[in-house]
Amino acid sequence: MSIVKRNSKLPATAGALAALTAMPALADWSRLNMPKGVSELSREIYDMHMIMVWICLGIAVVTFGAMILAMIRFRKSKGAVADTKLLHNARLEAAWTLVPTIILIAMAIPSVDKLIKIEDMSGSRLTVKVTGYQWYWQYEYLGKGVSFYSRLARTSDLARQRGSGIDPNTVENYLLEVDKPLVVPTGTKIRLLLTANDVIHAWWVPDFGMKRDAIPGFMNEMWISVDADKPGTYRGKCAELCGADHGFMPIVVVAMPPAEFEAWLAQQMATE
Ligand SMILES: [Cu+2]
Repeated sequence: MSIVKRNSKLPATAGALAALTAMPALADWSRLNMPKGVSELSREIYDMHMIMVWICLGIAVVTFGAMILAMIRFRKSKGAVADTKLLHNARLEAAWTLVPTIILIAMAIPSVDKLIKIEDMSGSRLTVKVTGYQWYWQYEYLGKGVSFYSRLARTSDLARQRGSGIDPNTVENYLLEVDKPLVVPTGTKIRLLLTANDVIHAWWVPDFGMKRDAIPGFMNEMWISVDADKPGTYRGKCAELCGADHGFMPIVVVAMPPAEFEAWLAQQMATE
């Protein structure tokens, strides 16, 4: 029995050791955190997330510290006797009700402020309807007559096939590349209308700090805005388990300066 037990523990120990030794190999620790993103809103969300993390860490250190200290210093083997007076201390009980309440209210105020900002669609200059399908996206530039589908890039699609013989590590942006990306102008508030044609999907690009469900029969809204000085390619994926190929419907957004975007849009309108 003891041999079986010892053996069964071995792989777990080895695994934990391997994980520990592999940890310093993580090139960039900040990758474990959410990204700061490329918009004012995403940075505000990031900053608030960090404040919350530090508050939670502070609370954890204080409460676990007090608990561990109490368990070690006042253990029974050292002859500790329970203080019956402290079992019902009205002041202490009031304090540990009041203090967390104050902390929660202090956390709620900036949260609500951000939530209102997230829901505020006013001032958007472009509306794109985003429709989720099993398993690709459709983008419609409302009022512009431009509409197209965005599917997993052929390179990724080939490599993912069983027995393809292609090493995914050799495929650039494996499963994070599409045939036709969503193109948006930088420095512009863009309203996205999200829906789906079959099951629930979710449109998520971490660099925009935003994720929202695309639900059949519903029209959800969100807005994105890429900093004027941060044109580039931003990647995301469907974030709602939507079936067998859920992992194969990435999102790619190309943000370009407004003048370039207008030229791109004109070209699209001409070819439609
Ligand atoms: Cu999906």
